[in-house]
Amino acid sequence: MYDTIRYEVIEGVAWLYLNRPEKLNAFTALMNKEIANALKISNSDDEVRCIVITGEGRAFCSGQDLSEVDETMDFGQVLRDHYGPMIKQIRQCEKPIIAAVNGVAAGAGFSLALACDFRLVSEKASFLNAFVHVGLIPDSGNLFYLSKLVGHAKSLELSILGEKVTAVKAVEIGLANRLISINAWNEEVTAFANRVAGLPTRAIGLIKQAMHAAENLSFEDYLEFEAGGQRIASLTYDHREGLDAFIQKRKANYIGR
Ligand code: LHQ
Repeated sequence: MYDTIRYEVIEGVAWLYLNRPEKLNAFTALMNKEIANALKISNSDDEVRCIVITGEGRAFCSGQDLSEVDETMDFGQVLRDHYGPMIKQIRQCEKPIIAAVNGVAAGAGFSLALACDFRLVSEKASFLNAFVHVGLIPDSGNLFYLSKLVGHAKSLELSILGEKVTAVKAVEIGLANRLISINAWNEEVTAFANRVAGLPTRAIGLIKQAMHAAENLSFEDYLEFEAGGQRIASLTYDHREGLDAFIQKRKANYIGR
């Protein structure tokens, strides 16, 4: 059982709720650990085919709990010991991860959302690179992902000025994938998660790996990586099922293997 998050699996979707609503779901070291642990469990649980991270209450996550910060804290070590492992767990996860951003995502809470594969935003969501307001630099992989999503100039602007990005603007600049009306939030997030959970899960894991490989490899090495990935995908049940469904003109029923 967890103290700072709530975790449940419903019909192939693992729901991970950040659960410190009175602090706008600010991170503590325990919360970093519990998130990493829940992600590790969902990655190895065959029943799970999609993961949703969202916040309890009115916020997604307000970043590091500032009431726990003091002069004895070595921030570099805190990042190495707590935030880095959590963000790496997201990067290494073979299942698709959706950040369902229900409210403000600030500081490392913004970084958490950036590390996920999809960002769905409610009309009440906003993103805030708050670090500069407390004399810090964006951390937890923030600039790595932000610059890829919105480009160099916008990434610098958001980080240096620390201005809030509304949900509408976030979709406009490519920071978020979809804007969802607050009235339909639960139903539409669930429908999106169920849809993703019904896709060929192994292929999605391989797509994620190929995206990472594309960032690091030469073109020739990337083509080789891609060939290896495609070989694995071609041996899955879901590949066969997709082919059969196409030939038989019916909807495919993927099982995630
Ligand atoms: C909070 C927090 C919070 C504690 C709201 N902590 N209580 C990594 C490595 C090591 C160290 C340093 O940091 C990092 C990474 C980081 O994340 S640094 C950046 C940390 N985050 C921030 O600087 C954001 C701080 N919060 C805010 O700017 C605002 O609260 C936002 C814009 C998120 C929301 O504003 P409002 O909607 O106006 O809400 P509020 O400010 O009134 O907050 C509501 C309550 O939540 C309030 O408590 P209270 O007892 O007065 O009701 C806040 O104190 C508490 N809270 N964020 N990060």
